[in-house]
Amino acid sequence: MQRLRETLSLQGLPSELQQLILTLADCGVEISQLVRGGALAGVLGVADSENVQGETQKKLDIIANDLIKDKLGANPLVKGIASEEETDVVAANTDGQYLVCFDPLDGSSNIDINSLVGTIFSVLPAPQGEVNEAAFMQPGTNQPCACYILYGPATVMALTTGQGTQMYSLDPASNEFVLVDEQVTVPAQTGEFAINMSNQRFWQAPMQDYIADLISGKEGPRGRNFNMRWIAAMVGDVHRVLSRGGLFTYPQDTKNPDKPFKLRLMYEANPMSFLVEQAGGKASTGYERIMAIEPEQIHQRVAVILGSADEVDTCLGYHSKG
Ligand code: AFP
Ligand code: FBP
Repeated sequence: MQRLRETLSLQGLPSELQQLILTLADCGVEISQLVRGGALAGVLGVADSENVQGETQKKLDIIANDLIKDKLGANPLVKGIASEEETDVVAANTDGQYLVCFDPLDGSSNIDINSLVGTIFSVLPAPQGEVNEAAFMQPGTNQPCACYILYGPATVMALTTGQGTQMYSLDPASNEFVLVDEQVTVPAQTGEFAINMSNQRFWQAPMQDYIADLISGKEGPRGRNFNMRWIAAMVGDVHRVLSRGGLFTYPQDTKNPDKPFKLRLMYEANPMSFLVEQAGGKASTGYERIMAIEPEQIHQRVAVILGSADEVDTCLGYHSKG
């Protein structure tokens, strides 16, 4: 049984990065306990405030956000943080080497129905100088580390430091993450896709055509049947992709003309793309590699198509048809 601490040390990572990852894992352990407590922990229900995206925050969103802010702020290695739940980036420790972007509770609409939620972290190197939004404007290829913690029937953590993707499970007896898969591998081919089908009429032509061909099954141009899954928490859908393959997408749509994309580059798309690529999968907007995007805003949103490499390529083929 190899514990997270031991795996990190065996990977020969800089000791600072090891320490930071242990802090991220610690946040996951504490949020996991709160999620497990459910109503008993007094964390269910809607809080009075809205976040910067204009969405109603759940109490647990706020609790998880504050918990992570406190823990990262107390780690001298962290120079600044950016949260999906905060309007502005926050300066932490002047001599810190890392910036951390996070979604404290992804899939928050699932909290009250006792379904999957998780926490997503993206780590970036801290540039010299002031901590402001510009300091965070780095492509996903700069991430030394990305991870998510999924609070499901088991609490699990998927982690990459650029040496493949590893999966850990939280041992409830010791409250430590234990390695369960040292090289997660996403099969190149799949018969499963994930998309919010209720948005179908709002998609662009390439995604309309691609999904139409998938659901026409054996009788259609793909010549075989596909199955669909949708968890309404990217962390849950990506975990399924890492576990058994699949294609996950949240494409551009015209449902809300002011918001053509749903998922956030810095808190969701970049870290998940790093984890999927390191497991042999692919991640694209339809037109470019997600991790190559030069960000322009901390709360920027993008289209996401990720998962099994051959299937992502097939989907990209529809986008390059002109
Ligand atoms: P939150 O960040 O508000 O928890 O939303 C989760 C999410 O951005 C992403 O994790 C899901 O894939 C997506 O929303 C689900 O969206 P639908 O509401 O369209 O199902
Ligand atoms: P299992 O009994 O094999 O776990 O199947 C579960 C189930 O019968 C229902 O709980 C669920 O609503 C349905 O399968 C899901 O079916 P589909 O694969 O068509 O989404």
